[in-house]
Formats: sequence, structure tokens, C-alpha cells
Amino acid sequence: MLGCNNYEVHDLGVMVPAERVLDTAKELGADVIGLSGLITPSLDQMVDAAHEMERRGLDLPLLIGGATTSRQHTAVKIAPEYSQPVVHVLDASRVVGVVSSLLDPARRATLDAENRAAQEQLREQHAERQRKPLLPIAQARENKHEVAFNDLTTPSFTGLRFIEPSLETLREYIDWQFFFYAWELKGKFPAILERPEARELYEDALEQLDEIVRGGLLTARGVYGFWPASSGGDDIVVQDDNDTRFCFLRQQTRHADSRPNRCLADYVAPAGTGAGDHIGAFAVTAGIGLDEITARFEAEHDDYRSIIAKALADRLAEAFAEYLHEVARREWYEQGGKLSTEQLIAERFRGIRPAFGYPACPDHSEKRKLFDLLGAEDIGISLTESGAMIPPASVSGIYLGHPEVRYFSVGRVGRDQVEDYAVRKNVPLAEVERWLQPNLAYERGIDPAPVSA
Ligand code: B12
Repeated sequence: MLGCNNYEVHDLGVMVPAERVLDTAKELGADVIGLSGLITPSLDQMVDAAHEMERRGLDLPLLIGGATTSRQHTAVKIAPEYSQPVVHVLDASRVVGVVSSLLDPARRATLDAENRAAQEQLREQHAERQRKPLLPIAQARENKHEVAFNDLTTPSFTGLRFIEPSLETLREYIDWQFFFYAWELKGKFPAILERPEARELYEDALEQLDEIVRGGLLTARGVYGFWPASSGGDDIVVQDDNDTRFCFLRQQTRHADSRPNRCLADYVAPAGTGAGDHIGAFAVTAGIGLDEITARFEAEHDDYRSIIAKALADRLAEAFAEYLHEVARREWYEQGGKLSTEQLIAERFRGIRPAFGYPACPDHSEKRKLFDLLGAEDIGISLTESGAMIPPASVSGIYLGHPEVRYFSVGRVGRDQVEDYAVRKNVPLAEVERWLQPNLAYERGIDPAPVSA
């Protein structure tokens, strides 16, 4: 957006240390610094970057954007670290107005004053919410979701399987709505095609997709498996060679009604019941070969096609996860005719595939165990220190098959649960708190929110 409006933009790429961003900004004499975050571990790095900007005594405004960021996080965590303007821009179409104001001394003062007032209000709202008492973890556990385990089916195999479906197969599973979402075009597919700009984009994307499929320009590769498993408290213990123990969090919200306080472990039969339950796991990528495609477009200064290629790879990765979930359900418990793409998108089937980082299991660091269980590195997916997968167009998670399992959000967690979680994971409390920062119902190192019985 800025580039199209005659601003000079230096994109330093992904996972760039704050030092390099700030050194480069100094070297180039930048007017503004922008940071983008896709998954929650980047949030903490943004706080560190703001802190470092203050330490260096900079006076450049800081812009924050990206899917995982929020106005609230920017106000509560990032802005207090830096005395200059820190502006959250969730919608890139706003960025030109924001930057032009920030570069004009009079308008900068107005924008800054309004932004600070709005952020102060957000901090107050946040403090109010943090004061809402949570259930003590012991009571939340007593209110777990009690489900029956008398109808378990056994998967057709245990252990690992590799899979390399054709792109032709995967394209049938694409959820196009999210393709348009990546272009800030919101609306239901296919109705959205009535808009001329959406129709044009769709035609360009189909043309490129045909080229990718025909030329085999991307490779989709995945691994999945099933193992006997049981729950032990809020953990799920997998019977593999290492007895992998996935640790989960439980909702601690005080419900006014009879809703349970859910945890994903509630949906796997407890150890010692002899129920013979299982879980599945998967990792898929559709991003092998993408760098070559985008390098070609970028050399031709064709940003439009480069972005289409990335968005298509993301869609194919998600389509792969959807397709593989269907394969896995059939290996495990699903019979009958195949579901239509619409039924798949509406999730009209039994079982879920939660991914570490999603609201039901927000701790990205559990992905390390998942990668070890699956040997995901062997199919060409690697994991960065902050839990991001490379290539970017990758998805990984577990399969749970209980008829009553649904997606949910863990939400805020109290210090009592986090301390217990650190013991279960055998990791120092401070490290666990760093990974769970967005879910903490208390300030690290400060008095916790009340936990009332
Ligand atoms: C598309 C998508 C994917 C794709 C593509 C990811 C990718 N490589 O880009 C796929 C399917 C591969 C994917 C995978 C995963 N995803 Co995902 N994904 C999304 C989704 C649905 C949309 C994100 C998106 O591209 N939006 C469109 C773009 C254009 O919007 P945007 O990023 O917000 O950027 C806009 C603005 O913020 C702004 N902006 C962005 N940056 C900046 C910077 C500046 C300076 C400025 C001014 C503006 C600005 O400009 C953009 C245009 O307006 C979001 C959910 C959501 N609704 O946001 C989840 C989401 C980002 N994913 C999430 C997760 C957890 C994952 C996985 C870790 C899951 C997993 N275990 O497999 C993986 C991680 C992949 C990896 N490589 O590590 C979480 C992240 C939150 C978290 N807890 O960390 C989200 C929020 C879903 C959720 N609610 O839980 N994902």
C-alpha cells in the first residue's frame, strides 16, 4: 500500500531480529518503522523491539500490524515501552493516511494525542477484564466436560504414513473465501464473485493455479499417524517410543450457567479405564517450490503475481489439511459417502484437528513434541525457535475423534494453572509465561488476578 503511494519501503523479510531492523532503519534514515506479526510469539518480540527503540532514544513512530496483533495488545504491552507514537494498523488500507499524518508535524501531534487517548481507554478496559475473577484450577477441573468413552473405534493402522497428494486433488478442497480475505475482500464465496474486482482476481488466481498444477511448480508433502493414547489429568499421553506427553490448558472462566470448563484432554479416555483410545497427528506443507516462483515474479517486479502465488500456496496448505483430515477420519471412524466441499467447510463431520497456536491449545511450544512424534523435519518442514513453520505455507496439529469434541477457546488462565502447567511440562515458569503471554490473566511478576472459590 505504501509502495503504491510513492513511499520507499524496505522489506527486511520474516523473523528479523530487532537489532537488525533498528540498525537498518538508522542506516537508511527511515522515517517510520513497521513490524508485522502472524503468530503470537512475535508479540513478545514486538514488545522487546519497542523497548530497544526507547533505549536507543529513537523518535521514529512505530507501526504495528498482522493477523495476531490487536489494538489492545498494542496499547497494553507495546505502547508503554516506547515514548513515541505506537500505532496499530490492522487494515493496511489505513496505512497511507496514518503515515502521511505521522510525517506532518501538526497532524502528527493530533494523531498522537488521539491515539494515546484511545490506548489509555483500552488499557483501562483491559485492567477491568483482568480483575474479573477466574475459577481456581482445581474447581475448573471438577467441572470438566464429562463424556462417555463406550463407542471407540480403532484406526486401521498405528504409526506414521507419508503422503504426497497431487495438486489436482488438493485444489478441489480450497476454501476460496480465505483467498479473498487475504486481499481484504470480505464476503461469502461464490457470491463475492459478483464484485468485478473479486472476479478479476479470481480469474488471475485460477490462471496461475492452472500453471502451478500443470507445471508441478509446488510440491505438497505431508505426514500423519495414529497412536494409542490416554488422558492423564489435563495431559494426553501418547504410546509411542518416547511416551510423548502433550500438555493442555483448561478454561477457567466462571460460567453463570452449566457449561463445562473444557480442556482437549477431556475428549481422550483416561488412563486405567482400558477403553483403548487413540489420537492422530499431522503436518503438511504446500510451500515446497514457492520461493522459486516468487523469486521469478519479484525479479520481474510483479508484486501482484508474487502475492497471488503466496496466497495460493497458503490455500493449498489449508486444503491439504482438510483433505488429509478426511483421509484420517476414514482410516479411523468415518463411513458413508464423501462430503461436499460446502459440507467440509461448514465442518459437518465428527472430530477436530486443533493446531498448536489455535485458541483451544494456544501454546506454540508443544509443536516441538508434535514435530518429534511425526518426524516432520523428514518431509521438509522445519520449526523456528519461536514456533513458526518453514515453509510458511504449512499446517500441523492433532486429530481428536470423540463425537462430542468441538473447537473452543481456552481464554484467560490464572497463575495457579500456569504454575501447575510449568511443572507438568518441566519447564521454568518464566518460560511458560512467555509462551502463554496472550492468555495470562495476570501480569508476569506482579500480583495475580484474584482467583475466587
Ligand atoms: C491464512 C492463515 C494461515 C495460512 C497462511 C499463513 C501465512 N504463512 O501467512 C496457513 C493456512 C498456512 C496458516 C497456518 C498457520 N496458522 Co494461520 N491463519 C491464517 C488466517 C486465517 C488469516 C491470516 C491472513 O493471512 N490474513 C490476511 C492478511 C492480509 O491479513 P493480516 O496478516 O492481518 O495483515 C493485514 C493487516 O494486519 C495489515 N498488516 C499486516 N502486517 C502489517 C505490518 C504493518 C507495519 C502494517 C502497517 C500493517 C500490517 O496489513 C494486512 C492487510 O490489511 C488467520 C486468522 C485470521 N482471521 O486472521 C490465521 C492465524 C494467523 N493462524 C494462526 C495459527 C496459530 C497458525 C498455525 C501456527 C497453525 C498450525 N499449528 O499449523 C500455522 C502457522 C504457519 C507457520 N508457517 O508457522 C493464528 C495465530 C494466532 C496465534 N495464536 O499465534 C491465527 C490468528 C488463527 C487463530 N485465530 O488462531 N495460517
